[in-house]
Amino acid sequence: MSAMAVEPEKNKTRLSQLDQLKKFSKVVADTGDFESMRKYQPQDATTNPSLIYAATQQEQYVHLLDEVIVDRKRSGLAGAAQIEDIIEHLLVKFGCEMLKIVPGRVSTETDARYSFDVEGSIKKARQLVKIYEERGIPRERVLIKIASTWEGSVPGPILHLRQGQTLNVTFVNNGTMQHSIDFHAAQVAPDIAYRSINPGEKLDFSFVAATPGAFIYHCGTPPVLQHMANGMYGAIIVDPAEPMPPADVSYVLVESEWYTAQAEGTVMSGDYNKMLSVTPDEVVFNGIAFQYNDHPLAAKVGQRVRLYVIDAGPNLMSAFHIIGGMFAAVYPDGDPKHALSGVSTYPVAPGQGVVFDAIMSPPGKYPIVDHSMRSMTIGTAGVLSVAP
Ligand SMILES: [Cu+2]
Repeated sequence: MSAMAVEPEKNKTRLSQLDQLKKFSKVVADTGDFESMRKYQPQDATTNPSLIYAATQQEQYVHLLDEVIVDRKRSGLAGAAQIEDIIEHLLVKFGCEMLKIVPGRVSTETDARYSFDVEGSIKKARQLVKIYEERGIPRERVLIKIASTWEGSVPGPILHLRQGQTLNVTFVNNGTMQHSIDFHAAQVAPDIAYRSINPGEKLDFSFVAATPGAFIYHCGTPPVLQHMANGMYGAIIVDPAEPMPPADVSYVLVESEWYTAQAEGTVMSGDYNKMLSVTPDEVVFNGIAFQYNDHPLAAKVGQRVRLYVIDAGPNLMSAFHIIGGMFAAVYPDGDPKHALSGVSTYPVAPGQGVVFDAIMSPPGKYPIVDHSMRSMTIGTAGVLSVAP
């Protein structure tokens, strides 16, 4: 949340609004202005390229930019690689300055162009951590912001973290209507963290992923049915601190419904009446009907196959099943403490996640389905191909 707009109360007998907020929530500064950071004393700070750009336009910070340019001229790089190198070092430079002011951590953003490139994001994150460490900042004080563009894919990108890790969220609305973001892996005040923001606005909040599991995140702006049925959801996986038996292969399947109307030509839009009457045209795994018939999920005999199944709904239950298979373990909610064994079919409710472990034998092509026959008929059927 942005704490910078909160003016502290002068009267010492009463807690200021900001101090009250600090009691219940970690206050994170989202600004390039060091002076306001000194004044309001947030726990953590966060940087992003637009804040850094704004800061470099101010006279008192120009020297930071100059220092980085002088230093990086010796990098031996040229062209785009040199510019990228300068930007990385500039982000870290500002991060180091912020760390002199805040007692906690600073988060630094990876390039938004890596949004759908997991390996690229990891490489970039390691590079930023390395630069911080070269400047004497331990990695414990650094958070990496990974760009995660919602628009352009259904479901949205998978977020994957370990139990106990902190997620600092910067939610940017580049759309044309109000939106919000609700993480089922969090425990936060929803009227603050999950509130809707207007186009062009952004919202920061932070939570600790205290509970392990397979969770959904989604837009919660009214009418939520309409926002979710248009694809505004994704999976957030929190690996348990006490690990499950290691999986040989794992897949995330987000099940959801499509309710469509023809807008014009081949352009489709959502049909709100169909959403209300629960008459989907398709029920799908990961956005596309029957896609794993054409591109089967692959495994080998005897391997532990882990399927993280999240039902995004917005309306229908899933009865998850592998035809010809038996689940060695089912972890409702994705929590190892909830483990069941010897299960053929298990329900996943809208908004819920369940982890399924299957150890397949003999080799063959095993249909993975939602055993609700209507859903299976209109899209939730795929193949797990088990090789010898
Ligand atoms: Cu929305």
